Amino acid sequence: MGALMSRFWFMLFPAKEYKIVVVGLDNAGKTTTLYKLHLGEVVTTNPTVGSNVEELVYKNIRFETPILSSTRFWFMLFPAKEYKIVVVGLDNAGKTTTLYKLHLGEVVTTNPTVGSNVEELVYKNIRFETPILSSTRFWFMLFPAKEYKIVVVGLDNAGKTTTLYKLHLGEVVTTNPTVGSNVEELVYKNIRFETPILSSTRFWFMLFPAKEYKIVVVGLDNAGKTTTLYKLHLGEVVTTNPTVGSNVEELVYKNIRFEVWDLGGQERLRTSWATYYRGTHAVIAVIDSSDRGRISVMKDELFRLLGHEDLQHSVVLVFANKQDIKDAMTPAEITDALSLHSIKDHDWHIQACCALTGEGLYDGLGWIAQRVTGKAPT
Ligand SMILES: Nc1nc2c(ncn2[C@@H]2O[C@H](COP(=O)(O)OP(=O)(O)OP(=O)(O)O)[C@@H](O)[C@H]2O)c(=O)[nH]1
Ligand SMILES: [Mg+2]
Repeated sequence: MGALMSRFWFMLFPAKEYKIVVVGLDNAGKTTTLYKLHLGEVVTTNPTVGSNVEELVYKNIRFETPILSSTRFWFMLFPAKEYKIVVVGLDNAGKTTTLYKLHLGEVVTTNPTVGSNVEELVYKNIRFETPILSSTRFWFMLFPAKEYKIVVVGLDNAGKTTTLYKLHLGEVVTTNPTVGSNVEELVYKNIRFETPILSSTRFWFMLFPAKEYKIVVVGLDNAGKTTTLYKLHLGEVVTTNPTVGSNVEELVYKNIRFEVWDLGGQERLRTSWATYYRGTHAVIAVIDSSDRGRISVMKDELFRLLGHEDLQHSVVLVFANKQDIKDAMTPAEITDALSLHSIKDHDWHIQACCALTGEGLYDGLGWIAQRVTGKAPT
């Protein structure tokens, strides 16, 4: 009986389902074992990057059998406890270096953190989610709120900060436009109020329930992924270093909240991209349009990720970045070079952009917003 046939049988007859996880050092024979059981045949295998999963039926019992690569992501399958650790400290204290030494075992070159990084660490089978925060303004988000929370919002220049400090200090303070937020505790008639005051734009969404979608940003090193993320997040061009691991930020666009993961694109880091895929609604592939030499490498990476089961339902946006550079490939050239027209099982779109000026970035994000919400653009 062929494998195909067995696959259909258990769709008709509910059988018990059990999950088996296959682990072992590299080259132990995990994939070969799985496929011998599954197909009855010896298949030619390549080192597994990520995982394979097949369903086996034996004595009318259905087994789901994921097989894992030999490296460090096994813990994702085992229910390990998850704890959150927040890393705080003054600027230059060594927070990011500490995180990545624990995460990768390596000293990475760091830039001052703008926003946050988050990584998962596993230690003694305990999973830690470890966001690392920039040295100042987001800490309050971590501490339990005081008795009552008041949020002060308003357009820029409305007098929000002046109001807060008049209440807090009884004095008029000289203010600058708020970038981020201020928070003070007010006590009035013995009631304690926690009163964060927000800058006029981008942090409001943190307070209002908005839908959340996950985006992963991939691309070769130097494509402009981190630049793109922070241009969208802060409206500014930040000085970047090659990303080791990932950056994550929340963006809000048309009242839709996006959790955006920017992944390191260096060759040795690409094998870990897949560990970020679960729950992803949209993939952004950032292309350095001036890098003709490596466009075929990017094509291979793109088709590899399109085949990943965790991305089956994800839409794909290709950013043809660095359009400001003379002789950059046009979106049409990139479409051909990446064989985008051969993508049949994913909704895809290509957008010309320049992460330095921001041109095109919101058009791309708008496309994603429309596709993931199923709504026509407004
Ligand atoms: N001319 C030009 N340069 C850009 C553009 N976008 C990014 N860059 C530059 O490209 C370089 C790499 O940008 P990053 O954002 O760090 O690249 P990345 O894709 O995050 O790279 P990895 O983190 O190593 O994967 C930086 O010097 C950016 O300033 C653009 O649209 N035009
Ligand atoms: Mg980067």
